[in-house]
Amino acid sequence: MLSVDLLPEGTVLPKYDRSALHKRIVHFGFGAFHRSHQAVCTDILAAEQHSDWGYCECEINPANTGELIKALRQQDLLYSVTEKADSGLKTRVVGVIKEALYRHGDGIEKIIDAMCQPDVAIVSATVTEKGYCYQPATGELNLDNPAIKHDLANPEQPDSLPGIILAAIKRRRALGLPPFSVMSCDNMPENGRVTRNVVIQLAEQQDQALADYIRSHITFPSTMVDRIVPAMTPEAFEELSGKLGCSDPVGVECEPFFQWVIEDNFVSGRPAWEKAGAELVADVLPFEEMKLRMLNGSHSLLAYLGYLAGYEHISDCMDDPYYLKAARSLMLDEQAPTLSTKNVDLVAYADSLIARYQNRAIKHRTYQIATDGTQKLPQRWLDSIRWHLARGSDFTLLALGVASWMRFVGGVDEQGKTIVINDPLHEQLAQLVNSSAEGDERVAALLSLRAVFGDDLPDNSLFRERVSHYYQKLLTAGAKETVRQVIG
Ligand code: NAI
Ligand code: CS2
Repeated sequence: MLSVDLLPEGTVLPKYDRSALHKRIVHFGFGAFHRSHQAVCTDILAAEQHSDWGYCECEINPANTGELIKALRQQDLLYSVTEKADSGLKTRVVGVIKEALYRHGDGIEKIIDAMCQPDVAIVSATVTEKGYCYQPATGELNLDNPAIKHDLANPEQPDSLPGIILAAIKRRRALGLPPFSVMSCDNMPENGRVTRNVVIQLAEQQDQALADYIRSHITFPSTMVDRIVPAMTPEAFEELSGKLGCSDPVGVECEPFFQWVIEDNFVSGRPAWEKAGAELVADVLPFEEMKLRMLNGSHSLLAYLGYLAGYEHISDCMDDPYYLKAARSLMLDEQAPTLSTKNVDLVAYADSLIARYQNRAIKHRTYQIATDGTQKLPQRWLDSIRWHLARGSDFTLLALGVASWMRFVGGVDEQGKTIVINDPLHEQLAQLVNSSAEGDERVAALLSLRAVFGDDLPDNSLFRERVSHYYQKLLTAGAKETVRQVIG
């Protein structure tokens, strides 16, 4: 258990008056990222600007047993964040959490009740892309999602993020309470628009007046979020305990880099996050696009090609000069031209991303980034591919990326070992893989996933041909040699 008295000298502790904080933000998804990003920014505000914005953390994921929340409660709602660079460590204890709830222990009703407290001004989320129950190719609500089907039948006992938000909005409205804003901090393009779509489209299925109320009273600010935060492993926890002088089961490690760009569109106020390193802007889209395509796009390329080559971490990929060159070339030759970003030095941005990937103190597993590919491909690669197809320009690395994802979801690595596929569409993927012969037939089968590839790409002959070409190359030459040939 975290024990502040044992922590090394230099650790930043919450010395402010925690009892003065109010639960004005309800957050969904007490994952590694939120703990080291938004919560840290809000903690800096409390420590340095006397802000009184505190959190009620909620775990609504049915698959989450609440272990972290239980551990957090045992240590006075405190946890540590350790920034790691090759040059050393910096630890901070975050104190802005006032309450923590999880569905299996406290129940959804208590969570909705927490959202219906008069003080609540913001509901935020880091629930991964799949938590929004949307169609990755279109950003629309997926009415076939089992949690959404459940919520349509049981609107008062909702299961999904959109359903829970909707139930709270409905109740607040009935109680005459002021509205809150809903802020997604997940890696989706126009994450505010996606969140708004899924909540309003769910409302439209039940109550048109409620949908209209949401349109006119609730805002869904978009955000661009950036900080590399690998999932903690048993080895990472052991090493962290050694450094902290005590164990912290809620502790997390991250890189020093932090970026948060927020659309300044809140209906009931917000913390002055700009005083703690965030940027408040009118339009987040150019920032989101740049980050999703250049950072996340190259991350996914390294993840699939790196995993297939036996590189466990992103920093291992950076030790292979061909992989490093492939990542940089994807960023600058195939992603940068597609961006609407203005006044940003994209070469300097690409170089800064490579430098971050080279941070060996951060053990970011290629396998972790390779998860949930069906939810990530559209915004990271496919929109850029459409851009190139429309202009007849080169998209070699993007096509290689799609082929490497297909090779990965085939479920067997280059040594013949099973790859466990972690993806909300894993059953569909397995069915497509198992019912197709290896080679062009497999490519055609996977391209038929219109929820991912849309209605256009599966029928585009150039796209199909390029992906099939690189898929075949990966099968015959393997990932390392293919990258060498493409880049060399
Ligand atoms: P994590 O695995 O530590 O946490 C994921 C959280 O989402 C957990 O609280 C989990 O219970 C919840 N969740 C998963 N499926 C859900 C569902 N269907 N409904 C409701 N809740 C659900 O992952 P981490 O690292 O916190 O990342 C979460 C998201 O944050 C990412 O998917 C990404 O969108 C965003 N992000 C992550 C970064 C990172 O480096 N880890 C950096 C930038 C953004
Ligand atoms: C990664 C991101 O897991 C992934 O898919 O690409 O979580 C990445 O680490 C962050 O977006 C960096 O901000």
